[in-house]
Amino acid sequence: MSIDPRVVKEELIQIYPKKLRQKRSEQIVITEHGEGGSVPEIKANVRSSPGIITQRGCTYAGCKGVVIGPSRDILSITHGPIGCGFYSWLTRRNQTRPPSLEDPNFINYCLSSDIQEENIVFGGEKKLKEAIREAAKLFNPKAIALFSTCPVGLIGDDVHAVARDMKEELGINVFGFSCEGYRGVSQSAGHHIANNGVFKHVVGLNETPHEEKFKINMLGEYNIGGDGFVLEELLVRCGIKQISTFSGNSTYDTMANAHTADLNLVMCHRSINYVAEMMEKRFGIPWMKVNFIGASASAKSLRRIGEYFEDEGLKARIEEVIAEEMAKVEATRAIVKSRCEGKTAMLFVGGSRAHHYQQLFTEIGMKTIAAGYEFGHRDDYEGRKVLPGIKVDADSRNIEELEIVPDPERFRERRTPEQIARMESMTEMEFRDYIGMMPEMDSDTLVIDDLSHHETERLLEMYKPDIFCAGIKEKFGVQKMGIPCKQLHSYDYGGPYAGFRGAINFFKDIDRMVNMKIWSYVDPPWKAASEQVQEVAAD
Ligand code: CFM
Repeated sequence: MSIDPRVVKEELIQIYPKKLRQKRSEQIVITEHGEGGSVPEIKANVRSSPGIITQRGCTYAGCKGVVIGPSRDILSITHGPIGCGFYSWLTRRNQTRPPSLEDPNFINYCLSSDIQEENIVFGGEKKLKEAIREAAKLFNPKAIALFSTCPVGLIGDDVHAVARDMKEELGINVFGFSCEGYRGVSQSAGHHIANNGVFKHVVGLNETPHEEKFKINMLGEYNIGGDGFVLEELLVRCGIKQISTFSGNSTYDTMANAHTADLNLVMCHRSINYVAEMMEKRFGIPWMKVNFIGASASAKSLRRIGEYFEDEGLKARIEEVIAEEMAKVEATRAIVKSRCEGKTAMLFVGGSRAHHYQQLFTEIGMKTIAAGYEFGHRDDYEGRKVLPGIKVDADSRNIEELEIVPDPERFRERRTPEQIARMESMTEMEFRDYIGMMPEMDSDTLVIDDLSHHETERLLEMYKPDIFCAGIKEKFGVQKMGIPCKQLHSYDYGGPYAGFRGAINFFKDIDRMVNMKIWSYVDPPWKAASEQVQEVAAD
């Protein structure tokens, strides 16, 4: 069934009051591809309107939960009331694998300064210091990170001063983040704050040299459901050394050593592009965009790495690995495709997966009929070429922009200007570039930023997609409407989905979900409700 997306757009927003309708109409666009690959402008990274029920999280979540949290031996302490720490405890499936039982792994713990009313009135810095001393004694960590929550920002506690004092007192690295939940319009602000902090306080502190020829860092890969394990294994087979990741399965020492790599690979552009750019400015390490979600995307990304290092041996090994893996993928893909071809999907996730996962659906013949990010910026939709035109608003100005200059001793050009120019001219390289989600989508497709609950329901009613991809907050509302919901944040306890092996897992899971009839057999209770109840519900 084809519905005119323009009609759908009007339908989605007509219920809103005038001002909100105007705002949402700029955040809902219909893709079209103009000359030179231009796509329509979308309004993104702006405040959610009160009451619309956004999918978004907060700045603290983006800093502590997303970027720093997956690192297993940085001890994270939430400075705030216990709820902020407790409800952000183990909510993201970032896995880690310490080499032995003796190696530290703090991911399972939830540490908080547990401030009380008394601390809100008289200040919480003293209590935070006590918490740090206690935690240091118990866990003996190399580094401690302190995360500010909304109330400590409001009362003006200075986590940075506390960090400086404790660093001196304990003789270990202690650093703080002003990542109060309200600091930005979403978790995206928290990514930026975390990137700044990790760059200021960690990167460059470990000079361990490496003999390997092809050294990379994997940025924006958080090892959700074991994705990072699959990718590291893949890189090792190709003969590529992963110095550090930011930050799935990472340690403090590997991050501190990241400046010894010769290339940064950027998986999730939204959450980590700042580190990529700062590392290039200070140390001379170029970056390129990769996408290991999808088998053909993985092959393309590996070939990009081979192209960068310009090494025939490496390129040959990469081709061998691709051929071997593709053969395995094809077997499953062919079967799944025959069962899924023509089915439809909607993806509303975070700041990069709504783009990356379209690839996996395409590979099994499924069509993405609507997609959007929770907190992506315009560059994530339209590509980095729009960056110079993005106005910095008050909410973004809130976040510190670090001034980065080349390191006098350690800056080293990894590639000659000629090599750089060659790669920049190859569009398929996405060298220092990200082309964004919209250019890769079909024309006449709905793209919606910061989807609201009302819009979700209307979309489902109008299109009845075969699968809806979102998160835990959306999942049960969607399923009650008779449509399977795949969680693309946590993978619903499944995964890994990255690389070739991950693609096979994904195909099987999606096949099972879209071909399972269970949802159509179950009538939601309200369908059977009496007229009277329905009337009340409609009021
Ligand atoms: Fe990047 Fe992520 Fe995402 Fe993200 Fe996230 Fe996540 Fe995500 Mo959930 S870093 S933007 S803040 S790819 S936690 S691993 S799944 S919203 S699309």
